[in-house]
Amino acid sequence: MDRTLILVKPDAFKRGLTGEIIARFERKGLRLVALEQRTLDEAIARQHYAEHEGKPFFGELVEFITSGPLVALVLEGQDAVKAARQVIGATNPLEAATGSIRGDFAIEVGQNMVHGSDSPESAEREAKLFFPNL
Ligand code: RTP
Ligand code: MG
Repeated sequence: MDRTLILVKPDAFKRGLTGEIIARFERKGLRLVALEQRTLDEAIARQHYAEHEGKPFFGELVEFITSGPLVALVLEGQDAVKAARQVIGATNPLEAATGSIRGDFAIEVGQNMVHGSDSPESAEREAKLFFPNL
């Protein structure tokens, strides 16, 4: 069984789409093992997105992800990382398939609704950051 760390980002939370998003992962067959609503401070946001430090969009990314409440969750299942990213869709919502979360609900790359870990190693690191006792 694999695990993945998902964030329902502040744009999605604000639009009242948290339930819709979680339901899509559950329907895919992924099981919820942890869930928490919180607002990130800058330090956690920078750690979470550490791989993007130095990129031109890093400042905006940190500002956006700390801009309001979000919901963090850990999902478990076979190939959870890949399965969740399929449900989420491509990074740029204009390139994301219809039927994916980003394809259905977003337009801008900077406000693309959901984060999903990009590898089992990232998932472990990110899950520890949000749920140290898991
Ligand atoms: P995420 O980490 O949020 O799940 O997204 P991802 O794997 O699909 O994409 P990643 O390359 O990790 O980028 C992280 C987030 O940074 C923003 N971004 N903006 N302006 C740009 O060119 C650009 N590129 C990436 C996106 O909000 C993306 O989700
Ligand atoms: Mg990523």
